[in-house]
Amino acid sequence: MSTIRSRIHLAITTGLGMFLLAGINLPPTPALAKVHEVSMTAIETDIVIDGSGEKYAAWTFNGTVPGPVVRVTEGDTVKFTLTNPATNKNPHAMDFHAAEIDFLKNYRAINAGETISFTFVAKKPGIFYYHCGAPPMIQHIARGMFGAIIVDPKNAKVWPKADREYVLVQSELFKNPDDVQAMFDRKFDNVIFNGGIFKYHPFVTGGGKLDAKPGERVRIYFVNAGPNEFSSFHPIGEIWDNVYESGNPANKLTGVQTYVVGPGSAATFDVVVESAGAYPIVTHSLTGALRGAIAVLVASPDAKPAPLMPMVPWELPAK
Ligand SMILES: [Cu+2]
Repeated sequence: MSTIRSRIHLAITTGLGMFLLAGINLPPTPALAKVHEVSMTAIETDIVIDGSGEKYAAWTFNGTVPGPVVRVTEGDTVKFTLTNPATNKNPHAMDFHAAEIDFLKNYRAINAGETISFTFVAKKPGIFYYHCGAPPMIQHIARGMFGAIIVDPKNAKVWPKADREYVLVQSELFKNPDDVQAMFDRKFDNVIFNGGIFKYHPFVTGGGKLDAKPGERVRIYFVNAGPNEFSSFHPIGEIWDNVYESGNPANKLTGVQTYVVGPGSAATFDVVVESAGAYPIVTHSLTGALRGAIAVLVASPDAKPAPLMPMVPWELPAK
């Protein structure tokens, strides 16, 4: 799972040169807005959904569920292109919740063999959902066409620095990917984080974990992809030190045990793990937790650095 990095095309120039000539009263260096070219391909492919190697006929962005994490900074421009290869069987689309642009023009479904491009400025900081909106949208989301975009605040000092960051995306898994009626009837088989059943549960066959060191501020960017169920997000054995609604530093809550994130929403959760041990992060809606939505944060002094979205060895390579 890669984080999409950008190429810088444009630096917004300022009047800094004039101040340099004057030699006095230098202003703080302004953050330079960037332009990110982000391309994704709709890929209809099998993914592995648990440690036994069970496969699922997914629809994906770039071959994984969730799709790649996109990361930009508040004020940056995203030039996005979606390709729907001719080898696919279905229309697909892209809807970025971080964008404020016309839905009809930009989020329309394209047929196999077509591409679509649109541009937006990520004006508001936070953690945002992205997803396919092609009809039936409930099925395109249920089959895996979703992901997360982080819009970092322009001023990094607006909130505490995180020692470690993770992205978790919750969704429901319907084992018959063609049973759209079951999706409407909420008859899911599992609730999962990052596309896998108990993916970060070390006591389950093939399961991984999330690592941290005692005393670290762990920041979890959490997205609820749905399509239908609410998440009641809770760290067992801990308390969220801070919760930021939609991941916006201005929306700060303190000392929260459980926080509800509805389908299509997202929030950022900070926890400072007090001591070594295991801290299962769950949706406290227990039918979801006990069917797959448990991610164990293991705090240990020798914890290694980890990627934003760790993939355990049972991921199939993207085609
Ligand atoms: Cu789709």
